[in-house]
Amino acid sequence: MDKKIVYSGIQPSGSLTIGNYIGALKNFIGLQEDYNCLYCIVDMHAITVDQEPKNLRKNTLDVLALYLAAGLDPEKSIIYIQSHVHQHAELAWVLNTITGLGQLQRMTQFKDKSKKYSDVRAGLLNYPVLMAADILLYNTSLVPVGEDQKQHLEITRDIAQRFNSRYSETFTIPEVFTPKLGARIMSLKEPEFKMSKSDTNKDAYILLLDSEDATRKKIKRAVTDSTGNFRYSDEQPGLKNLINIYSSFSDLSVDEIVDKYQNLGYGEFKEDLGEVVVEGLRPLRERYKEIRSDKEYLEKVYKDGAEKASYLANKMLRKVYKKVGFIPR
Ligand code: AQP
Repeated sequence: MDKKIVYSGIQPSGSLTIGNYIGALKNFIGLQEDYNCLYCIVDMHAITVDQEPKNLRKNTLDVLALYLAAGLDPEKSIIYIQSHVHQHAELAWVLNTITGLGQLQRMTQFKDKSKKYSDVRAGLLNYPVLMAADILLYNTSLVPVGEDQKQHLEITRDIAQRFNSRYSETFTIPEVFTPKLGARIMSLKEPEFKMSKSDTNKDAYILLLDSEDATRKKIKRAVTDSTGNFRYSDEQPGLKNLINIYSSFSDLSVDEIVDKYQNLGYGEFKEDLGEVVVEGLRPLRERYKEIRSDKEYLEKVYKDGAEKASYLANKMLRKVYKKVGFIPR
């Protein structure tokens, strides 16, 4: 009863990468013991850029199956699909009315993504407001996300504080939780950019659902440098990223990895890294196949989850509507 609330979500905007896994999903699992957790598949966020409806449906169930295969337990956590709980959109509308336009226009994700589209939509701009609604609906204390979402957490806190001071204490102010290592896994091809599931170059990312062979090949082809020095340094961002991935999938620290490979070539390191990632993902990949083929089970999980989430969301939305001056039905 007195456990604090954890909330997070992942967009079904494609197939999940090891960036999504290391930065977010992997950390969701351990939090289930000490917190009351809600883990959402944020399909409404995904449509802030174009999605093929057929692919969106498939990706949504893929992400749900990956959540379960990675170790999210519907007996411990509320696992649901965002569009099944209409209160997210309703609270987002209210929060839009107290959010500064300038602040939204300054968001890095908005600036980056809007560069890719000639016709930028309001949904992309308002993405962080919907994210604030997701989090604030449930009195969330902690939000496990990768580094790229930190700015959106800041705006969520601002919106919550603004609402609380205008309408009286309502929302818990959430804290961000990022992993010490791997909060920003970089592209395998351009290590100055983050690994993203929507990258047009398939060699830039490793998908959780890539074959073992593709996983090994992509690691072999990953960009390093020509210095030949096995160091963990910002001047060698490709190698640094690969060391981070190695450490995230093994028990070895960065220093231990550097010690181990100092006198060996990049080739041997990459060879071993391929095995470390393949072995690290094998149990998840095997469980995924089983779970993904069980449509009835998936449906039960998302329906139960939506019911539990709706109950909590409704309580908060009623409180918010009352505070802003809407007449109860
Ligand atoms: N490269 C990354 N390293 C560490 N964490 C990452 N995350 C995403 N990329 C990395 C974290 O994964 C969670 C889910 O992300 P999301 O799907 O909601 O949105 P995103 O951050 O925009 O992820 P992508 O893969 O880049 O998706 P697209 O290409 O669709 O925009 C978040 O916690 C995120 O921080």
